[in-house]
Amino acid sequence: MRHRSKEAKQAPRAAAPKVGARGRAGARREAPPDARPIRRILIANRGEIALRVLRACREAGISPAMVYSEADRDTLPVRLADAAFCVGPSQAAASYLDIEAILKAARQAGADAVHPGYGFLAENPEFARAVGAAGLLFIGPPAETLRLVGDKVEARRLMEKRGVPVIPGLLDRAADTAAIAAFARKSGYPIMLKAAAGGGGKGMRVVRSEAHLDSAVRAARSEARSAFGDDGIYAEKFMERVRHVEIQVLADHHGHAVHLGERECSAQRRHQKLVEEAPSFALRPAGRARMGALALEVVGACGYRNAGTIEFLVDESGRPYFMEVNARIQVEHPVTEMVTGVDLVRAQIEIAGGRPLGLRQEELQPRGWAIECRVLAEDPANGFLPSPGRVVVLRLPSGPGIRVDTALQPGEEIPLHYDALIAKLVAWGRDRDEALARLRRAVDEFVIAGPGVRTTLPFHRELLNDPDFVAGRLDIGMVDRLMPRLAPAILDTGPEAEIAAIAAAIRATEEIGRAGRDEPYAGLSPWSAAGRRALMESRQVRRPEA
Ligand code: MV4
Repeated sequence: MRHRSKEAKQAPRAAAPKVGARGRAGARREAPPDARPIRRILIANRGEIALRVLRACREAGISPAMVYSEADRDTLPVRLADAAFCVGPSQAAASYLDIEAILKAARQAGADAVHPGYGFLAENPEFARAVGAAGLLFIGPPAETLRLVGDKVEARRLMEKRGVPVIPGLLDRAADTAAIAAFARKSGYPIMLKAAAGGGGKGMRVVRSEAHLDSAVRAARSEARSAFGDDGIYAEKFMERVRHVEIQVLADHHGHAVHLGERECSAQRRHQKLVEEAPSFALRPAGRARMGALALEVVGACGYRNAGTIEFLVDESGRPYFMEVNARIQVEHPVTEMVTGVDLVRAQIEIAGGRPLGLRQEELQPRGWAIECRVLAEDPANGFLPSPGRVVVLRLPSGPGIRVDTALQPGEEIPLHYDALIAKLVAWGRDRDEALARLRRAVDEFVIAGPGVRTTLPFHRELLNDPDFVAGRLDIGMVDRLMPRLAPAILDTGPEAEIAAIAAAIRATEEIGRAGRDEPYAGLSPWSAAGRRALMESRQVRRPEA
C-alpha cells in the first residue's frame, strides 16, 4: 500500500510553535484571512532541497514531514523528518508528481502547509490550488500568479504594458509563419522561436534565415504541443553574447516587497546552470538599483507573493531585458543568502504564514561575494553523460567561508530517476578573489567516488582557473566555447581517475566470491581476477573518447 507512515513519531510537538519570531513585531496591516500558525510542514520534494527546507523548519520550531518515493526511502531528509510518507514508486510521475498522493500524505501528516521545493510540482497552478482547496497553505505564490507567469506571452505583454523592457519581438502568439516572417524582416535575423507555455530554455529554437523559417516554425509548434500540450509559439530577436542575470525578490501579503540583488548565471550548458555567483561583475550599483526596481515592477504587475526570481538577459552595453519569472525557491538561492545574510527559505515560510516582511530595502546591500558550483552526477569528460552509481567514498569540504548543501550519504545509490544535482558547493569571501580561492581549495578537498560515479567536480576545477572566468568575462556561450579546451585537462588532472580506480578495486574485491566463476578471469585466483577487473575498469574510465 502507498502512503505508509514511516514511523510512529508523528505527534506534533507539545507547544504550538508560531511561525518564525524574526520579523519585526507589529504588522503593517492585517494578516491575510487564512493566516494561522504553522505547526507542521509537508515537504513535497527530495534530495538537497528537501533537507534545506527541513533545516529551515527545525530552526523555526516547525515540525517537518516528508514524502518519499520507494527509491528515496533510506535518505537523510526522510530519516531526519518527524514523519514520512511513501507516495509511490521511483518514477516521479507516479510519486513526487502525483498531486492526490501528496495531498493524502499532507492529511495523514496533519500538516498545515506544503513546501514544494523546486522542480516537480513547485510551479504547478493546479497543485497550488489543490493545496489551498484542501485547507492547507501553499508555500509559494498564489495559483493565479503561477498561471499568469507560466504563460510567457501573457507575461511579456503585461511587462511591456508596465514599461519593463522586454526583448524585441511579437507580443502575441504567432498566428502563422507569415506573421513571424514579417517581424523577422523588420528586426533582422537571427530570431528565436519560443513556446508560449515553455520556459527554462525548453522549446526554444534559433532561426538564422528566412529559408529556414517555415520548417523551424512547424518543428517548434509540434515540439511545443508534445512538450506542453500547447502549440502556441512566439518570436523574438535572438540576442547573442548576453549574460543571464536574475533578481531575487521577496513579497509578503501586506503589500511589502524587496529585492535581494542579482545572481549571475551565465556559466551554463544546455540550460543547465553550472556555476552561479552574487553579485554580478556586469552590474554597478546604479545598474543593480535599476534592475531591482524593474524586478519589483514585475512583482507588482503579477501580484507576486513569497520568494521569486525575475530573469533578465543583459546585453554588452549593460541593458537588461525581462525574460521570465521563476515562481519558486531556486537551486542557486544560497549565493544570495551568503551575500545578504537572509534565510530565504525561512522567509518563504514566514510569508506564507502571513507575517509581514521585516526587511527594509536599504539594509539589503550585498556584502562580499559568493560563488556556487553545482555538483552533478554527470561525466564532464563524456558530454556530461549521466553517471549514477553507488557512492562509496564521500569527503565533504568545509572550513572558512564554505557551505555544502547535499543530502548525499556515503553508501547511497544515486538514482537515475531524478535530477543529477547531488551537491551544491558554495564559497563566500570578502571579494571575488577570496571567494574563488576558497572555492578552488574546497573543490580540491571534495571527494565523491564509487564505481561508475562521475561528477562535475573536475570541470569545476578547470573552470575556476580559466582566465575568462577568473576575469569575470562571462556570457551564456562561454562554457560551450570552453569545453573543447577543458576536456583534455578534465581527464588528465585531479584525483578522479585515481579514485575511480580505487573504487573499482573496492567493487572488485567485494566480488571476489564470484570471481572464480566469472568470465573471462575464470582461470585466475580470485584476487588476481579482482585486480584484473579493477585494472580494466580504471582503463575504461581514464580513456577519453576517440
Ligand atoms: C533568449 C536568449 C537570446 N535571445 N531569448 C534561456 C532560458 C529562457 N528563460 C530564455 N532563454 C534565453 N532566451 C532571446 N530572444 C537566450 C536565452 C538563454 C540561453 C540561450 C541559449 C543557450 C543558453 C542560454 C542561457 C541563458 C539564456
